[in-house]
Amino acid sequence: MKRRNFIKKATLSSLATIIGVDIVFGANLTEGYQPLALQKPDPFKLFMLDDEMVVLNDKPWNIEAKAHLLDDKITPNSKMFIRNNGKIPVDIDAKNWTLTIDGESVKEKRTFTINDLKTRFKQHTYQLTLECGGNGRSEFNPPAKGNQWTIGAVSCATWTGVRLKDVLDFVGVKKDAVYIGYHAADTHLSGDPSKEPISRGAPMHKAIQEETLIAYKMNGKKIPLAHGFPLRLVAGGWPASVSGKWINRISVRNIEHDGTKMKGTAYRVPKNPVAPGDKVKDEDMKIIESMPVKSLITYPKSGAIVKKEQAFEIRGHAWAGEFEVAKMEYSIDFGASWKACNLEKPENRLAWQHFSAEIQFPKSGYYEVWARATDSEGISQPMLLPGWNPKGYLNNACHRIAVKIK
Ligand SMILES: Nc1nc2c(c(=O)[nH]1)N[C@H]1C(S)=C(S)[C@@H](COP(=O)(O)O)O[C@H]1N2
Ligand SMILES: [Mo]
Repeated sequence: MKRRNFIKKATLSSLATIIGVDIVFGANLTEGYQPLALQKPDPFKLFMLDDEMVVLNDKPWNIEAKAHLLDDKITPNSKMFIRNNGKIPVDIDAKNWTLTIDGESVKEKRTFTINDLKTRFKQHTYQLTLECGGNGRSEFNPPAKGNQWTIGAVSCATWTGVRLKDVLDFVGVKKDAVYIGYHAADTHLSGDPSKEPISRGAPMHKAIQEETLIAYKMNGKKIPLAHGFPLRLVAGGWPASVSGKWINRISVRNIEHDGTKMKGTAYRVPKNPVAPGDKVKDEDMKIIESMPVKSLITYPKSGAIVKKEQAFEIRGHAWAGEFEVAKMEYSIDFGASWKACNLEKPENRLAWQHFSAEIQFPKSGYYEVWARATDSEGISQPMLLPGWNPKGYLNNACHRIAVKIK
């Protein structure tokens, strides 16, 4: 019988680097042995997350924030939800990464390196709100399959890159273009290389908006791996599934893009209200576009206990897809009456807006603070769950926190 080989010194030292400390009896390990510490990667270390983030799924990774973690005006990496449909690409070589623009409706297919993009086109920076279409899914009944997001699948980071519009202008788009679709380097959970985990897109009017970026930076630094390093499409205000991560190809289509997760119940909702649990015919479904008006109280944390004589401030963010938030109100009497919050203007279009209010409570006891945003079209958040739909999308019900006044 062949004697098994012991581990190589170099392998051992690289293992030790990943684990963070020396493997004391490492010389006894045989070649190919995977230390337990590496078999189940710790997502908090792997993605550098705040330790209060909530892991909903590890295959693929889906991780959400809690409301109070989203208190920052600009969401840092450590508190940003992660939503993956497949496996995160490995061994990314950013230097040789390319983005190809192709499809029926380009005049000529072209390929750019990241450096080409940076040197040929003007750079732009925007704060952009990205909310998963399924944020709030956990409340629907009958329940919908998929990650049971509560409220934390939303972020607003600063994204830097070039405008997709400038790139498309340079390449040349034919008159019959109706949609763009992205393709990316993540791989299908099944391991089948012919399957894409997701390949979504947007109609031309969204693709050529000023704020629609091909981004290479998030919050001023290179994009974290989980969020699309080295290149990401960012289309704020629409379901975040439109914002393709790890993109290497954008196709300009003469039809509505027909990539993975564009059809059936994926990111689609009934055109008209349906009863909970109803089967909905395919032709009665429509693609989710601009996300509905919504808000989140990020301070204090639900469950706060405050002395009556203490000043009580709430704060949070509100957003409304393509629209601006025009009004922000709070209620401490379960929605019987509403008072105005201070509401800031967005930093730019498609960025969330900050609100705050000083609240006076009439006497000690248990209260709930409810927050309600109204968009520039006059549409408000529903107090409770909005229309049921097969996949549990678009729950924009008012956020509520519990408070005890002592
Ligand atoms: N290539 C690729 N892009 C993707 C996804 C994915 O699985 N693969 N998930 C999409 C979905 S459904 C959402 S909600 C957002 C999540 O972005 P984040 O993980 O950076 O927060 O990325 C989108 N872009
Ligand atoms: Mo999503």
